[in-house]
Amino acid sequence: MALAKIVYASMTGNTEEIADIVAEAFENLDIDVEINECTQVDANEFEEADICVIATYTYDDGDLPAEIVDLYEELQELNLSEKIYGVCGSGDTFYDEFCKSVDDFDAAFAKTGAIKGAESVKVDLNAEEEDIEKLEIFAKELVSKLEK
Ligand code: FMN
Repeated sequence: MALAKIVYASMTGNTEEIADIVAEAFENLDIDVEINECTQVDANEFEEADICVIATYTYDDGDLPAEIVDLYEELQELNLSEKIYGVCGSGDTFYDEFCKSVDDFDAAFAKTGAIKGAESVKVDLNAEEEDIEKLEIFAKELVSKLEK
């Protein structure tokens, strides 16, 4: 069975909840899921997965969360050319650089040679009904890119 690995950063819980929604969507599609907080993993663990997902919030006017910076740097050194990736996360539209960390991870994954399997999903604070639908579609698109 295919494996999806989800790594998240979350300070107040919104992004953890987003990661959980994506995990449940994968499970409903018969995909094995590993879900980890970002300080608990090394980026090279993505090498074991078929689908690689980062869920991150954005901090301090467009910055990456401090706890995910190491993983961000390690990630760009990897060759993930056979893998499918997707990025999602939470931010706050109050800030000019809404969900910039999501875009930063999109660029980092692109450097690894991985294939972007779905458009990034950016959630304003906590996931509402329509965000949950977007996250479920996100998971479905990622799975649809797997080689049958
Ligand atoms: N959200 C953004 O989209 N862009 C930002 O630049 C940004 N800067 C922030 C700076 C501070 C000091 C704080 C407290 C929040 C900031 N946010 C920003 C909002 C958080 O990303 C948002 O609250 C998010 O839901 C937190 O996710 P979490 O609950 O998973 O920790």
